[in-house]
Amino acid sequence: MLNKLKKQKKSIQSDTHSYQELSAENIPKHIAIIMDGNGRWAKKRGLPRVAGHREGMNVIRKIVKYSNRLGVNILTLYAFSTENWKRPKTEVDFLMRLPERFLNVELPTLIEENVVVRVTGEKENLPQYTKRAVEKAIEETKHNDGLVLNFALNYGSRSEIIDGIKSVIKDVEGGKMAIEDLNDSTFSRYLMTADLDDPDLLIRTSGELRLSNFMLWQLAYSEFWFTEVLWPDFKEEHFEEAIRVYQKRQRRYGGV
Ligand code: V07
Repeated sequence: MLNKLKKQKKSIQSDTHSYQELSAENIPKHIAIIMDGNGRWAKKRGLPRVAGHREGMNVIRKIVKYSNRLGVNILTLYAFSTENWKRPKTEVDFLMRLPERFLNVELPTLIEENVVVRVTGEKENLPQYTKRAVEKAIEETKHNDGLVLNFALNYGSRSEIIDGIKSVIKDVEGGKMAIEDLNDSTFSRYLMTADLDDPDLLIRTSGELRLSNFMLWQLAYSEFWFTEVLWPDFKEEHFEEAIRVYQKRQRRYGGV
């Protein structure tokens, strides 16, 4: 009990500390995260990969709270890529249960905290129970107007772009769009993120330095921040460091 209290106090203190130190201006409006290293975290401990995924889910709660307090508008989390279906069936089955598990616990808090839950990706091919959990969360948070918590779920950027191109062609053939009107900003309307501003900051954990088919179009002008830290070990202080680096880079551009 005492231990728990101590822990609580420490986290409140460090939260306050973080909040004051970060410049309140120039908080990235949209932060996207590739939450990598869950399997490796588990392996290092001799645990099954799914134990890493479960631990990774708990990190999300903290980062959502922190983002909300900082006044971030959109937090996009890469939860499952279209390539992830190639993993062993037992792992895929476990992963597909996570939205439900996460929301069973977190949805009341998310509602209370004025969070809007969204999903970017192909919802059609998800298992019924995953779809149901996700749709319930979207429905029950759609009137909120705080942080947008956007899960990239069954998402792949190249197929998103190709689908966008197909829709453009249809609209051109159907006379709804003139080909001369196709440009950066009109094409963005054909992507799944049509109503979201592009990410200002991309974070990828676990030391991998690539995009892995994540928001290729949307990340064209974003700042990238990479860390060796595995996602289950990711803490508010790492998040804060990423934002601090972002703010420094912004200032440097402002100076010249
Ligand atoms: C997943 C936990 C986090 C680490 C990275 C992979 C494993 C939360 C969700 C989720 C998705 C949609 C939603 C609510 C929650 C989730 C998957 C994997 C597939 F509406 N974590 N998490 N979905 N991991």
